[in-house]
Formats: sequence, C-alpha cells, structure tokens
Amino acid sequence: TTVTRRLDYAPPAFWIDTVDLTFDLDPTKTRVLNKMTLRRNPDLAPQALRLDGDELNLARVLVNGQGTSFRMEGEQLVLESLPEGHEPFELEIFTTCNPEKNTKLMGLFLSGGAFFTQCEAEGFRRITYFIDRPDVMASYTVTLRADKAKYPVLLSNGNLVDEGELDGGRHFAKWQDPHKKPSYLFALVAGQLVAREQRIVSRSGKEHLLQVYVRPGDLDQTEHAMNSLIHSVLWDEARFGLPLDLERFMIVATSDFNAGAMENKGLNIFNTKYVLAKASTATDADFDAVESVIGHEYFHNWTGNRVTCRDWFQLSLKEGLTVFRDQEFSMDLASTPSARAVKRIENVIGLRSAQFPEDGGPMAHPVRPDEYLEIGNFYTSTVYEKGSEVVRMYQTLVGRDGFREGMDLYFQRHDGQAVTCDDFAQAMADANPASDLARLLPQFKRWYSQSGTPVVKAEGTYDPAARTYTLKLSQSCPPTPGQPVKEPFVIPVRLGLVAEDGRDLPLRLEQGSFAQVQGDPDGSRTYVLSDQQATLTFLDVDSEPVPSLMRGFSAPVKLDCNYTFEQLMRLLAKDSDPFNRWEAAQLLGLRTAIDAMSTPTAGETAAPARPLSEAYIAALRGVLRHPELDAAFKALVLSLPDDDYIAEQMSEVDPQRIHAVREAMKAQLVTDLRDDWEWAYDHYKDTGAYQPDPVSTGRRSLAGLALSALCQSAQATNEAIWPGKAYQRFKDAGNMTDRQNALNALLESGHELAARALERYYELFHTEALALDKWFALQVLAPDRGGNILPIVQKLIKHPDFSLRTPNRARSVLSTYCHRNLAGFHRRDGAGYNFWADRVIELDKLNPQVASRLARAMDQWARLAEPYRQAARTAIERVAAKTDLSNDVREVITRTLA
Ligand code: DPP
Ligand code: ZN
Repeated sequence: TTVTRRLDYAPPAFWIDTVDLTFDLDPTKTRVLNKMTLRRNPDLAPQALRLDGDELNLARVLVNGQGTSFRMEGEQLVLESLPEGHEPFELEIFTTCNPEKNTKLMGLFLSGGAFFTQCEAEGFRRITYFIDRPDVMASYTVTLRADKAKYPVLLSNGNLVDEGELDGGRHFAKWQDPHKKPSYLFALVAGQLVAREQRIVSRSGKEHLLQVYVRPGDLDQTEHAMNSLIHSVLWDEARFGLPLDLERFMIVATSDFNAGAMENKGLNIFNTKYVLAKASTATDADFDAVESVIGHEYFHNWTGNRVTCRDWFQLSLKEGLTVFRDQEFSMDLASTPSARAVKRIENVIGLRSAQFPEDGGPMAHPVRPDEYLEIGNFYTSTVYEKGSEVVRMYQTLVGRDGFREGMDLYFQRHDGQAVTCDDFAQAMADANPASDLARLLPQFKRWYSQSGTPVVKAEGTYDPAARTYTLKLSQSCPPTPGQPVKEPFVIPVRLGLVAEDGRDLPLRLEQGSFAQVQGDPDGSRTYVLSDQQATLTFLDVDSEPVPSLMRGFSAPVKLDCNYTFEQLMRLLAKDSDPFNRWEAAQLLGLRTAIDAMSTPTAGETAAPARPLSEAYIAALRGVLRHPELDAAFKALVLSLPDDDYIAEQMSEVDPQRIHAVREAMKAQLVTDLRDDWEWAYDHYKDTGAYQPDPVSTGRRSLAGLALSALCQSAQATNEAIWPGKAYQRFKDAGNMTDRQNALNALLESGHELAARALERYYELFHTEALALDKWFALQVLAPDRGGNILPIVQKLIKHPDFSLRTPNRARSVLSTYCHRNLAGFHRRDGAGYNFWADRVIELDKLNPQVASRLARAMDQWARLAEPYRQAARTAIERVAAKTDLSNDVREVITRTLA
C-alpha cells in the first residue's frame, strides 16, 4: 500500500529481451513456465532483480539452468546473486495460479468455462513473476496446452507457428508475436469458441485475416463487429497512413469483463457488450458503441502498442489520443455535416456528465496524474475524454494537415518505444514550427499538469456609431485537490458573430490576430486565448451581433457569458454552428431550471407549475417541426438537460428539488407541445428494415422521445390511447431500439402497462445476457416516484438472474442506481447511501475494480444540501472504517473524505 509518484520514475534495472511462456491450462491449478532472457541495464549501477507477483504460488527458480537463492519482499520476488556483467542470462520461473478463484478478473480468469486474460495495467504479475511495467518490452513466444475437448481453441498474440496433439486428450498451440511488446499487452484465450472470418487486402496489397471469436450460437451477432473492424483498418490507413502490421487480427468476446475492451497485440479481448449486436436485442446506441470501441481498440495498435507509455502516468498518451481517433473515426463515418455535429454533441454530453463532475470533485486529477495508490483508479474520464479534448486542441491549433504531420513525426521518432506525453507534444510542435502551438508549447502543456475545468468569461459590447463590437475574454480555473492556484491555459476559442438574420458577420480584428489554421468553417475563426484576459475589437460590424463562442466545443472549458434570453433564442434559431444551436437550447433549459429552483414554492419537493416561457416553448416547437433539420439533431435539442447536469451547475445540490423542477419542466414540455409530438411521432415512427445508420437512428430517437412525451401527457389527462399504442409498439417492434423506447415510454409515464411489458420482455429475452442487462437497468432508470426506486433495486438484486460476479450485470443495477438515478439514489432518509455502502463493501471482496467504480458514486457528497450531506458522510465513514478494503476502494474513499 504505497503511493507511486510520477517524478520517482527511474528506468528498469534489467531489460527483458525474450519471454517464452508455457501454460498447462487447468481451471483450479494452471502451471506456468516462464523462461526469459534478461540483461542488466548498462546505464545503471548493478542492482538486485525485483520481479512483481500477485497471488502466485512459486515452485522453482533457475538461473542459467541452475538453482539460485531468492527472497520475497511482500509480493516481489528478489534475486541478488545473478551473473555479473552485461551478458544476457536465462531465468526460468515455475508458478501456478488458480483461475477459478480469480473473481477480480485481472490476470488469468474463467468466463463461461473458457480462459481469458486481462493484463492492463498490472495483471501480468498475476500470471507470472515479471518486471511488470510498460517500458520493459520483450519478444513473446507462448505455448498453450489444454484438454482438447474442453478447450478446442487456443489463442495468443501474433502468429500461430505450431500446433498438435498431446497425450491424454490434450493438445497444444504455439504462438509467436513478431512485435516486441510490454507485458500489459499479453493475452491468451482458450475455450469453445467459433469465429467469423474475413480476409482483406490492404492498400499496400498485403493480405490479412480478421477474426471475431464468440461462443457458439452468437455468430449471428458478429456481422456489425466485423464490418466495424474492416472500416477501422481502412480508415486508419486512409486518414493516418497507418496500416495493419499483422497477418492476423483477432477479437474475442467474453461476458465477464471489468472494462469495455482491451487492445492486446493482435488479440483484442472485448466485453460482449461491445462485440455482439443484432437488431432484435441491440439498440442503435449499442450498434454505435460497438463501432466506436472496435475502432478504439484497433487504433491502439499504433497509438498504444507500436508506441506505448513509458509509465502509467502517461496513460493519456495512448488513451486520450485513441479516444480522439475513435471519435474522428465515428465522425468521418457519419458523413454528413449534421451527423458529424450530432456525434460531437453526444461526445460533449458524455464529457460534461462524467468528466466535469470529476474535475470539480475530490478525485480531480490532471490528464497526466502525479500520483496514485492504485493505477486502476486512473482509467478515468479525465485521462480518456478530457485527454481526447486536449488532443483535439492540437488539431484545432495546427489544422488537420498539421496534425497529420505531427502524427507522422511522432511515429518516425518513437516507433517501437515507450514514451511520454511530452514526446507527443514535442512532435506536434516540431512538425508545425510556425504554429501557435509551437510558440506556446510549455504553456499548452499545462493541460496535462493542471486539473480542474477552466472557465472562460465573455462580455461583449456593441458601439453602433463606431460599428465596432468589443469582446472581453478572461479565463480562470477553480482550485482542485493539491492545486490551489492555476496558471493560464492555452484556449482555442472558435467564434463567430451572429447577425439578427442568422448571418455570420465579418470577423476583422482591430489588432491581434486569429490562429492561422485551416479548417475553420466559413464565418468562424479561432482566437487563441493564452493570457488571463484579452480584449478583441471587431471592425465593420453593421448591426449588434450575438457572439457564438467555443463553436464545436473548441476547448474543454465552461463558458460564462451573460447572454440575454433573446440572444440565446437567436443562437438557437439561427446560429450556423449546429453545436452552439444545441448549446443555446441547453442553456435556456439550465437557466429555466435554475430560476425555478430559486422560486419559492410550498413544500420542499414542489416546483413551479409552468417553468418554461412561451417563447422558449415556441422555439422548441420551431425546431421540432423544422422542415430541414435532421431528426437526430432535433431529438438532442428537444431533450432537457438531465438532473445531473443541472446539479453540476449548483453550488449546493438539493437532488429532490432538482428532480421536481425538471419533472415540472418536462410535464410542461409534453403538454404544451402535445400536438407537435403527435405530428413528430407519426412523421418519424417508420424506419423500414432495420439499419443502424445515422438517418434512421435519428428518426427512431426522435420518435421514441415523442412517444414518451405522448404517454406522459396522456398520464396527466388520464387518457388511455397513447399508453395503449406504446404497448402495441413494444409488442410489435421489429428492433430493440423501438421496443426499448416503447417500454421506456411506459416506464417514464408510470403507466400500469409497464409491468406487463416488463414481464413480456423478460419472457422474450431472459436467455440473452445483454438484453437482460437492459431489463434490469431500465427498471432502475425509471423516474423515482415517492421513493419507489430503492425497493425495486432491492428486489432486483435478489432476482435469480442477478449476480455480483458478472460486472455487466452488477453494473446494470448498482451503477445505474447509484450513478444514474439522482432522485432515486439521493433520498432524504439516506437509505440509498446505506445501500451503496453495503454493496461497495460486498463487491470489494470479489472485484475491487468494479467496487471502486461504484465507490465513486459519492464523489459529489460535499456539495449536497442537508439532510443529504450528513447521511452521505455517515455512509462513507462506515466504508472507510473497514480495515480490509482493497487499495482501489481505499484510495477513492480516502480522497472522497479528504
Ligand atoms: N482496454 C482499455 C482501453 O482500451 C484500456 N487500455 O481503453
Ligand atoms: Zn483505450
């Protein structure tokens, strides 16, 4: 239990050149023979060899074939008496481990009777003793031996070089990885699996075999994954000139997995959730997620695998960059500008709902953290999603072509190496020497070192006589744990000035200049705010404009601009930037919620009856009925900011009041637009044969929103037609998206038909794990009515199909409840917090990684109003009082209480 610090980095005392592993796979006692060649790091004074281990049984250690002395220091195996000098020597280590007992799902574990591994970040040490850090890169040869009937398929990284029969019904397979790799990219799989296969020829004329392995019976759900993989290969070649460097690329799905997926070299292991998709059980969102996670892991093959991280503090080097790449991939596939904007908006919603709260809470950390107790806790939305925004800002500052040149230089310099975020930044700057990035590089790198979400404040004044518009910009960043004071960031502010008729006015600066980058759309320019304050004076402005700022969300900041209601209405109706059109609707919604929150009402959970203004309603009607806007975009604009995003704006959070206010807003939105929702439902409800393309996905999304609105407005007036129609649609739906939306409409409106639909859903899908996860989650996501959600949750965890051991299933109830149902979780009686504490303690014994994610549900406790705050503290302290917590949970709980 020691803290690891970034500045303590020292190179390893030994290098490992080759690793030859032999596995005798057995569920309760797997034998591992690890034969390595090592040599001393010639740059360092002679030191002992320290090998990491975790829950291993050590049988034997040989050096150059001879027994040797060794000792244990905690879980480390320490060897002092090794050959002197710098010649390579051979080290053989025999260990055993017990995959069946491995409920942590790190290292070698069983899922549905098959063997899988997960080694990132520090799981390889649970398989064998090793210098388990990413800057030790070796060539791997792996021999797998197992019972042939039970484990007919034996896979590891690289190429299959030999296979054959053994005595006693056993067989073997030998794999060789042509690329050196860090231990966290090792993988093996053994079990009864079948594969969808596809041979492709890349641009350079090389042939590759692509395989997607699943359980027998799931093959009909792999077509979308295979297509996504093919698109990924083609895209990385076309956009970044990065080819597939393997003869064979395999994806294997498992239903027991802590994370989404893992980019092991040539053998990606995936949570089934991000591989399996068929129309009858997967929603449009699932299809999208499969595409982006397949892309993400595939793109790691270069950004992560060919060039990897020197140490785990550099995690965002590969994750931020690879999220950026998967987002660009999805946007490029989306093809129309409007569909691109929808993807961008969805990504920003994700950032705001997870990363902004993280950056404002007790777990706030820089994109490149400075210390950790357990690295598993730093696979966060800050490292991933904010990290991706940081990479996007490079592209904004140097342009798309400049970014490509930076990537080329990065690979030219660092292919085959384990490097740092500084190396990436330097390559980007060196490839673009005339850019603002190069000029401001040390300051730009504060994005890696300073935590917290910066705030950009903007104030504009128009001078009609001089025909000038003056925009004052300033930046600040609130204190975060360990960082009381912040230095200014480099913030690309993409902006436009919107005239009354929606035209973008000319952008001529009196002095100073915009960034010289290609890629700004017409009417937009990018100003690089690097000082604390800047004043921009625009010339020849012939009418009073509304500033449209941070277009496309050009930096991961909060914008504080004192817009009038009328200004926001102009942006919503007319801004040429679709992101900011949507943003204006969000701001109007937020403002309404905040105003309503401060309006005194009778009773704590009462809310003003009609919080939305007529003009705002009319504007939303205009969007809903707009003849040209895409359905997907309409659905985003018509969705009110959710409870959590409203909570994020408040200095003191009263969850029940927030929920009541939002429900009041929603009630008005559904009744005032009732006829418009009916029109929208009729107009968008039919999408023909199922295709998960952006256009039909958007139509289904808007039709679903409309149906939900209609059921809710019907509930208010006690009218039965729409719930009946929703139930019928639920029954007849030809795809899971329509079916789930119809069920959700019933659940959201609280109609009694919801119970019948849930029963029927269970009958239809109880043998389909992923569909059953949704069945659990949907019930937990329903709006809380007088505290009814917690009893539902308590019943669900006793359901025979519930299990804490399967992370997807555990999360479908527990994370959904504690993270995603604000009012259901934050009860005035504190019962939600007690439930949370019990589950964290229980889960920690089985799977610390999943437990510590659940522990994060209390991040925001200190901002809660009473009586929530005190009840929350009591529950957190109860967990903290446990003496046998994992490091994972201990670190989160300690920081939460700090
Ligand atoms: N598997 C996780 C990811 O792809 C961690 N590398 O992001
Ligand atoms: Zn990743």
